[in-house]
Amino acid sequence: MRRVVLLVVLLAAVGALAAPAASPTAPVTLLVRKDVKDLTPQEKADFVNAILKLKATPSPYNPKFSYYDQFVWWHRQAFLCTIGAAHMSSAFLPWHREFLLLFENALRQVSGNPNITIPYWDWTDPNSTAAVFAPDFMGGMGVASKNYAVMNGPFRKGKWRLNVVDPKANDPWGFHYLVRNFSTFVRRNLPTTNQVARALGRSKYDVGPYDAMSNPSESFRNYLEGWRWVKRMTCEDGLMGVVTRKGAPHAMHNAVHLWIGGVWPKGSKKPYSGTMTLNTSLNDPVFWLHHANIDRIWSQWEALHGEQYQPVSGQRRGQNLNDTMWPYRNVGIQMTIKDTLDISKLGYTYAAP
Ligand SMILES: [Cu+2]
Repeated sequence: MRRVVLLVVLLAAVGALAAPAASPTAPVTLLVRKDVKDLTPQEKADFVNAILKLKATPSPYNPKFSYYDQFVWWHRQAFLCTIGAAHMSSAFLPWHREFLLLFENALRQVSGNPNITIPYWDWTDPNSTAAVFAPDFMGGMGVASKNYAVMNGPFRKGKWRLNVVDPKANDPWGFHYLVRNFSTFVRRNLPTTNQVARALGRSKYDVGPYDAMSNPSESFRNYLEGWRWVKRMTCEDGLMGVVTRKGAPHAMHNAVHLWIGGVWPKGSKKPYSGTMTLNTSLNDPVFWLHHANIDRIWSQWEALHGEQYQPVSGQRRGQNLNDTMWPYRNVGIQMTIKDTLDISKLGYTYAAP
């Protein structure tokens, strides 16, 4: 935009015609985020190797962390009641859109490969699911006799260490390896194509009170994020949480986290839970593929209902349409929620299924 303004000023200065200058048609190459099942072996290897490299590179933001762990730390801190930037609220989708972009850029930076994109996991498609959890990509289910540690693939125990874990209050076990226990009682199945269709049918981006209590039959955001039957929002041990009615289902985005991570055994006072159920869920790189799919569904919704976003104003900083977001604004990224709404302006698109 600034470039166009400058051009107009320049033309005026040399006495050129007052006709508006045609906007410069810069060649726009959109990078394509593909379905995991359509990646070539080379693309899979490139993505995995870039992640491993990120894990071995110091963070440019804080030398205390690796570049990968910096993202884990940000995501964990976003759950503090004092920050509340990324979940159980309207900014859930824009915040994660920007998060994926930053991560994707970091992968390109450390790998020197400008074409790397985050592939998406279409969890409604068993072929996509099989490709995600294959030994040449994310590795598979944890091994029961090893406390459900992931023992195969590039992120297996001994090869991939979890450095930033949840606070003790949230995760009493604090394992330093990936734990996956698919399909326990907390969530037996992955969401279906019918449920995605229902999400796409919601006509409003979000409705009041713009948190986990927003009515999911009206709010696209909360239908997709997956909070159901929430009685009230809480802040315990400094972390955001919810109180639900007994037996509340876990849906959509939340359900996928819980399907992978599991919780067990049923009824235990101090249950085990897998990496993907925690606030540091992105210690499991499956997180990125899952969130690319969430972002894809949002982009499909935008194509149907327009680039609308609520709330426009009146909510806490970082949730309103023209607000910048934590922690991005602290590291010099003044992008507003509004700036995230058009993915073509952000330089990427999603491959059609
Ligand atoms: Cu998240």
